[in-house]
Amino acid sequence: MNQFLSVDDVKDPMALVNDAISLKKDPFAFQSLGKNKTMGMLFFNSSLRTRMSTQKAARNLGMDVLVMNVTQDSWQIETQEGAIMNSDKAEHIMEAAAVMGQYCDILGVRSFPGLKDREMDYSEHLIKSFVKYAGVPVVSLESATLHPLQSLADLITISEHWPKRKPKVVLTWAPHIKALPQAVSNSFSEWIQKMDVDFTITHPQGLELADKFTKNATLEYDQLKAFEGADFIYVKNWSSYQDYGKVIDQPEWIVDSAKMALTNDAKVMHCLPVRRNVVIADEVMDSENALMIEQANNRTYSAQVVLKELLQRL
Ligand code: AN0
Ligand code: CP
Repeated sequence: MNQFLSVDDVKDPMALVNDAISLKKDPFAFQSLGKNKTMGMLFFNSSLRTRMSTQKAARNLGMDVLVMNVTQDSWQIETQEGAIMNSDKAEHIMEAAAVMGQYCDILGVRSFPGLKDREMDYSEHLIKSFVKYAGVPVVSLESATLHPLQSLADLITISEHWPKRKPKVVLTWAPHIKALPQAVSNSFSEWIQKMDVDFTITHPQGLELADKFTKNATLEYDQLKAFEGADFIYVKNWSSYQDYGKVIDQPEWIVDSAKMALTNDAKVMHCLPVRRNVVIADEVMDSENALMIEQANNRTYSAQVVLKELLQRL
């Protein structure tokens, strides 16, 4: 692995999951691996889990960490090649990325999509520019279309709760008041298909995700039917991919205990942050079957196993 932008950068995703579970048992086993190495983390957007868990992971490996909130603390960055820079953007990514590559051995980047120009967002221009100009391995901390560190943590969590039979995993769309990226859902869809599960996606018509991520998943427009017999319910809102960035108002898609009663006593998952009683009802958030805090804990080990792999190849 020489970068971590998607599942395609990982030769054996299940081996990575198992390695993360071993690290979780002995998190300081590789404390000298990152000695005198620096992890840089750039945030173009808000974050709680990614920011804290990735710093913790880097420190568990003995690394130094530099964190930058690009939109507040740094110069505004121009990303278009050939731009005439006579507006508010003071620095080009060609210099900014190359400079950060001088200070850091690994660079993590969080940058959400604008949700206005689908072609631009799905080209992953920003994170690819960091790859091009930084000259050091780049880790996605959630890019315009993918959130692989989250999905790896989700697979770790599902592995830890693996039932006796091949599980039915359901990704369900749920309501939200704002236009959210498709990244978590795209990523979950591609990672979960590396596991031996039956995978169903349910959402209202018009909220289809891009085919290249959903591939062989079963699509079921009837949420109640999709929930029948499920072992894991993964809840996430996303804005429309077809009518790009549009917010769809379907409050009845909230995940509540009546819907959970249709499942095979399913565990319920969400990447967080979650809006209670809009996306998921309190009764489900507070139930014994809720795995959200475990997922958040596993973000440390997903980041740590990725940084470990990258450090071993520096
Ligand atoms: C973001 C998203 O949906 O991609 C981050 C999730 C990890 N969520 C929000 O902006 C609420
Ligand atoms: N799940 C997740 O990535 O959370 P943050 O946006 O808080 O980092």
